[in-house]
Amino acid sequence: MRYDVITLFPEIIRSWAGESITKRGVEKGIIEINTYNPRDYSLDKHKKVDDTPYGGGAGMVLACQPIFDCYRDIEKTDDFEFIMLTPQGEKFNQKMSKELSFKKQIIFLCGHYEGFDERIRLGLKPKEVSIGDYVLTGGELASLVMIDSISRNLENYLGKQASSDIDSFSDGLKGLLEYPQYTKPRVFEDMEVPDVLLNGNHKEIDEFRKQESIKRTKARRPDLL
Ligand code: 6GU
Repeated sequence: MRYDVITLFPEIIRSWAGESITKRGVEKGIIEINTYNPRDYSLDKHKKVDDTPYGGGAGMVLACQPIFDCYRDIEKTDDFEFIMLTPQGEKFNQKMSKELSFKKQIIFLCGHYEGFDERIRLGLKPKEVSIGDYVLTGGELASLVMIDSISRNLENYLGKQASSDIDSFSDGLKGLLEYPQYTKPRVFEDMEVPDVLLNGNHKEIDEFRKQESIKRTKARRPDLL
């Protein structure tokens, strides 16, 4: 998977990409993450990328020229999706994550503080995506949330494939929330690990976990059942 992120703050993307599982995904050649700064494409003598809104109002608006030129400069494969991160977009979920993971390339367009000139939408026709019903300062964190989630669907991205299969919202437990997990010690501040997990009977353990998943989903997210 090739990710191309258009952002005024490429360091946010790069620093995240240089850590943990993401870093290993890059090293293993499963993902590639490139960043592009619209400021580098600005034809303005002060490298401006935004301006005041026509009609007045607070804040600045990202201008067309640097974004169009930046977008057009990105090498496109024969199977890419172009995504604009905006609270006005379609809500991201596991289903969209899975679908996007079959693409060869995803180009993300992040705003920061300001809105986009409407002609960026009209001219470049991005798929508009939001990661939830709250407002963020910029699209950078949203793009990272999506990259993290999409990459987990890729073959061999996670150490043990099994660990993604049993995760909440994935197919292992058919859309149920995850069951509770315990590790050593067996007793911590009077709280004991359930006996069933200690007896080595894997049929019983699987059944216990399934029941816990169902109980938890009923209590917390009945909408998923
Ligand atoms: Cl994609 N962008 C911003 N700025 N805020 C958001 C969002 C995206 N998704 C939820 N809130």
